[in-house]
Formats: sequence, structure tokens, C-alpha cells
Amino acid sequence: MRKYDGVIFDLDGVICFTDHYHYLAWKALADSLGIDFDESKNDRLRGVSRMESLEIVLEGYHGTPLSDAKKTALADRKNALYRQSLQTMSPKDLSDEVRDTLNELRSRGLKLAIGSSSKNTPLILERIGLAGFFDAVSDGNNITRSKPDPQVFTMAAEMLRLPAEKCLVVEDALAGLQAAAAGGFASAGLGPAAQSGEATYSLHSFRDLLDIT
Ligand code: B16
Ligand code: MG
Repeated sequence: MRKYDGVIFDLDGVICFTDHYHYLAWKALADSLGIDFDESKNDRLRGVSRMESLEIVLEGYHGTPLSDAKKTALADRKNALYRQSLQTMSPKDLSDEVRDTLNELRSRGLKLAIGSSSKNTPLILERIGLAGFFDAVSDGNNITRSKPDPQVFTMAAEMLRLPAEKCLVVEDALAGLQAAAAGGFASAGLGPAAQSGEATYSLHSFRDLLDIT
């Protein structure tokens, strides 16, 4: 009997790599506010929602207190810069390895979903040529609590009409692996998350998924 009937993929850091674009946009915002911001701080933003990311960036802010409206305006400014970068993406930003593995998983009869914190998920999927590909898309637009809360994955599983124990979550972020565990999902860790000890399976590469599904 098959171990999993569905796979729920995180987007940024798993299906494609927009983290450098996030970095450039946060860096530009931080510079304009006189805040120190580097790649290591950017790593703390993986899988974390936009407003929670802003709070992490603002840890280095020592100016006059910011109202909620001002914070929203700052997040909007960052997002506008980020979306400009996303416009440069194309189907070439989807690797052959990811495309071939997704197709192979589907041909094995597995249901495939996205479980991403990003509100820009629809735009990213369209840019990389995957709009309409997934059986379900759960993202920052349909959740009220972000990772490490399991809501984004629980809703993806519901959309697939599968119980958590029949779905495997694929993640690059610690917050995402914690979310998977909290929701009762097995997880496969890629990149930094693979070394955290939180993942059910640690993958060296995306195609390793074919060995555990
Ligand atoms: P947005 P994921 C996450 O995507 C990113 O890793 C994280 O850095 C970002 O802050 C978050 O999406 C929200 O993104 O500003 O586009 O709504 O890894 O969950 O696919
Ligand atoms: Mg991610």
C-alpha cells in the first residue's frame, strides 16, 4: 500500500527560489530606515509571514515609534519592490529536476498541493508556468495564522480531501517543519531545514522525493 496519497509543497525555497528577491526588497527598505540588514537576518524570514518579517527587520530600528498604519505602508513598499523582481521570473526559473519530479509524482497518482505563507503565490505560479498545475493551492491569502501554525497545510489537505497522515509536507524552513509536525504531517526537509533534526526525512535533492513516496 502507498504510504502517502498527497504531497504538499512549500513554494519559496522548495519549488522555486525567490528568497534573494525577498532579501533585496527588505534590504532596500532597511537601508531607507537606517537599519542594518544582511543575508543571515534574511534567513530568519524563511516561511515567516510578511508582517512578522517586518517586525524582525524592525528589531534594528531605533527611530520614532511606528504606528500600525505606517508599518502597513512599509510592508506595502517592500512588497511593491518584491513584485517588481517577480516580474523578471519566467518558466526558466523552474528547474528540470523539479518539473520532472512533479510530473513523475503525478503519474504515480499522487495529489499535489502548494502550502505557502506567501500572498504572492498566484503571481509566482503564473510566472514559472505552474498556474493551474496543482490540485490545490493553500497560501497566505486563505490563512489567518502563519507557520509554525499548521493552518496552511491543514487547509491544503482539506482541499485535497486527504487526512494529514496521508500527506507529506516538503519544506525548506524550520517554521514550516514545525507547522507540519503540529498538524500531524510527515515532512521532508530541503536546504537549511534538512539539517534541523525536525524533518521526518532529510533530502539532498528534490528528486529524492521519488524514493519516499
Ligand atoms: P509574501 P514560503 C514565504 O514563502 C517566504 O519564505 C517568506 O520569506 C515570506 O515572508 C512569506 O512567504 C510571505 O511572503 O510577502 O509574498 O506574502 O516559503 O512559505 O513559500
Ligand atoms: Mg519556504
